[in-house]
Amino acid sequence: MNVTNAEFVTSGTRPAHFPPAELPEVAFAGRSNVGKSSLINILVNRKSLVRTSSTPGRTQLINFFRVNGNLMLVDLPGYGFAKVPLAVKREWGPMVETYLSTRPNLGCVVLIVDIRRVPTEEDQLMLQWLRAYNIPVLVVVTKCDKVSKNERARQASIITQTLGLSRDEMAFFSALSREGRDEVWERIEAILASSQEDPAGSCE
Ligand SMILES: Nc1nc2c(ncn2[C@@H]2O[C@H](COP(=O)(O)OP(=O)(O)OP(=O)(O)O)[C@@H](O)[C@H]2O)c(=O)[nH]1
Ligand SMILES: [Mg+2]
Repeated sequence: MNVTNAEFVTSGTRPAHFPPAELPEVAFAGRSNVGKSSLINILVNRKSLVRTSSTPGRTQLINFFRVNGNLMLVDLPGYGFAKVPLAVKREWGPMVETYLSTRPNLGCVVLIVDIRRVPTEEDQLMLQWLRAYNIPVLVVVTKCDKVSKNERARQASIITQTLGLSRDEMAFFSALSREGRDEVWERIEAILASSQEDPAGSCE
């Protein structure tokens, strides 16, 4: 993907705040601090279009970014961070779930996991839930710069086993080295192309 333009559109917590469902949309989900916002910045070739932070729980709203005027990237708040105030946490689940289950133009969810960690129960539940809703998923394994080649292979098999994935359902990535950037775009574009041919729900 040759990104010529990327712009922040809006933030919100519920459908009334979301932009019109006119463009194909790709949402980025995963644990807090896993690197969702960093991945989006690399995809759009911008250092800080999306705010990133070493403090988990930075992204607290659903943020919409338009790319080349014809695609929307959506940064979702992360799950699994214990220190977020309970009142905020109570809102996040329903907020993300409502977005994922009702957004008609959602074409792909990129689920991001850390190469150094065993996927958590929340990662597993998220994946099962996306599959149950028939939402096409790409799993991106990020922070690959943090491990050796050997460790990468070892962790990759733990991740595929824990999540019940085949190897071709996931892509390796690093926001530091930019490894995997082009592949992630290619995979997203392929998923969007096939979901446009065969929109979810067309067989109901
Ligand atoms: N070494 C390395 N660090 C990364 C990578 N991706 C993200 N980080 C760092 O991880 C931290 C969290 O990154 P974010 O992109 O803000 O993570 P997030 O998933 O958006 O976090 P929340 O919005 O809090 O859910 C930051 O300090 C980033 O610099 C990567 O590929 N390699
Ligand atoms: Mg973020």
